[in-house]
Amino acid sequence: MKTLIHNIAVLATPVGQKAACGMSQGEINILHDAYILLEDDRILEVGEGSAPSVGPEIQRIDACGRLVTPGLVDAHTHLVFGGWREHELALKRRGVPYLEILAQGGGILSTVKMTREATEEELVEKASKVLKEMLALGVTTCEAKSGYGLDEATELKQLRAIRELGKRQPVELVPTYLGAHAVPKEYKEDREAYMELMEALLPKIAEEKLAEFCDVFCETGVFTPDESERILLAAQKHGLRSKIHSDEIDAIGGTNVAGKIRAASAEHLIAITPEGISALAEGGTVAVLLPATSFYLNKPYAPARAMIEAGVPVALASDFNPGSCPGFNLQLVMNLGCWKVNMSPEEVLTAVTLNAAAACGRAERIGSVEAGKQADLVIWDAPNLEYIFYRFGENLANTVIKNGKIQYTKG
Ligand code: IZC
Ligand code: ZN
Repeated sequence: MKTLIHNIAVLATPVGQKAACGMSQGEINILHDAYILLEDDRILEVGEGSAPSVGPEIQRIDACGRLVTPGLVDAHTHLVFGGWREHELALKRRGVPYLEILAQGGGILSTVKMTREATEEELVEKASKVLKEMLALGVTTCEAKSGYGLDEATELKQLRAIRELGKRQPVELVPTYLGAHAVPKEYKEDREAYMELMEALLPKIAEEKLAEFCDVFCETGVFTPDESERILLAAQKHGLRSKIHSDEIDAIGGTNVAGKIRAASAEHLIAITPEGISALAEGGTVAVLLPATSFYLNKPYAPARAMIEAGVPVALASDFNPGSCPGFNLQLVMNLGCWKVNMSPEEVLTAVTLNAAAACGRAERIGSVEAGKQADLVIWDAPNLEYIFYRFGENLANTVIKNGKIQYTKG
């Protein structure tokens, strides 16, 4: 079936099938008075000026003089977890560091306890509500990590919950195995045994196709660069591409590992060094920055300008999780990208669409509005691109189209 979206005041989109880096991150396509012709779930044609005359059998969507962009891609979330951690609020407000809360058995480990106690169905229902709201905010694809099980049964339960969520609702999910999120209490005295447990799980995850990526939290007191490299290389042998949480708090070398093993992405990068930036540029690794976490932990923002100047493609994501970022509003992340990370609106748009798609291994299929790509689109309550960065705090998505179908509309 064909669908014509007409009366688009401004169509703003990055172009291409791979991550945009350097100057090209900000060189997006802006079409005025535009239209988009869809065939089923694909984009058939994009143009400026008068729309092709189509017969009455074609569905028409009137964009009513609004802005249209690609659907947003949230490239970093810890979507599936049991409970919340509001009891940490007072500690955080007193300035108790995130890693100290973890070292005392709280933080990630308290979410592990609650996730182990939850059933798969409870996890699915809880995350479904989040995905419904994410979709309404314009998110059409979302990466989702395990990492709150840290044992075989619960890691598999989380990954199966992600698979089930992918079937039950329209947001496409990108599953990531994050067994290396923390060393669980029962292995505190025997890290090697936990490393071996993770390695033993990889063939099972690969066999059931439960994850596309493997991720590691490489940080002081969590996993070392050597341990990170070991688990990521083992996962590569099973067909899982690499991601890494690095330089969130301390630069201990995880970003160098990312470049060396040609990871798809390195995430956080608040404390990145010039050496780390070179490693990412050489590895063709996407830098996924998480400014809402900087906001929530009262930390500095990652040096995006230095990365863009060095030719590293930059993506922005929410980092939604119950500890360091209990919010998933990617529109707020876009505002922070503009105001705190010092990226232009055009660079931010690329960061939450094409470059985020590249971090999720999907830049050939999604992330831009071009003939041949999947029809994932947002029609905004905005007349131009500047407007969505100028306003903040309210949902400015008007209509969200996933795979050629309207899945959310404000009406
Ligand atoms: O639950 O605290 N940073 N992992 C690494 C997190 C934050 C999630 C959490
Ligand atoms: Zn994370």
